[in-house]
Amino acid sequence: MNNILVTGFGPFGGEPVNPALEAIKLLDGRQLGDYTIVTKELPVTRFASIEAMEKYIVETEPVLVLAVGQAGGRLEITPERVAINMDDFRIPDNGGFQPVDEAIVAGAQVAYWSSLPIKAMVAAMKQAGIPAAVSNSAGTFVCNHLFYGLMHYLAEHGNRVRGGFVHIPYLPEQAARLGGQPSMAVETIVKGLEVALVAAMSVESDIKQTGGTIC
Ligand code: PCA
Repeated sequence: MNNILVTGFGPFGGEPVNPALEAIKLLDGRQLGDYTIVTKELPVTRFASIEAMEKYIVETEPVLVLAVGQAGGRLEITPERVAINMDDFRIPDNGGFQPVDEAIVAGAQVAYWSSLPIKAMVAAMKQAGIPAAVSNSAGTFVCNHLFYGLMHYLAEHGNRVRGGFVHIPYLPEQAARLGGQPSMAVETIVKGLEVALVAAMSVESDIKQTGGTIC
């Protein structure tokens, strides 16, 4: 099956919407060359998110997996560089879980790199006029949890499928309600994700271009 699996989380933390879910609804079924984008919603619950992801990978047999989540306060679309083996939840997830300093997979390696070309994805989005930047931390909540679980699963299955995570800003409707927060229109997010996916599909080894920060 020539599928690209794109997942998005549902609402959490008291917000009525999640931009990730709104964006993936619009991406579902789009064609990228010979490939079809298949989108699925994931629960914002620690282990259930990984279980759902694994089920959808088995079902869709994707060539590439991109998970998408909301990062309120971010200005840009941000491909994540690294997932860490650590849950430290500032708020409970949607299942009521609030682990503090717990490994996601006990005894497994400290971290996994994204296996997507994050620099090329950022460059492609910027080229298309969409604000984008590398992120060097996916946090310690459910997004990082899912990202780590995804990369661990792909590694355990021979790394034949590439995968990664992208955080996106609030939607304008959220920023209007919350006040003082940056936002991005869903159409811009969708275009950015599409452009990023094209780059991810076409670039094997990432480009050398700084995406670092001083601190
Ligand atoms: N963002 C949260 C979890 C779900 C989502 O969309 C996070 O960044 O961990």
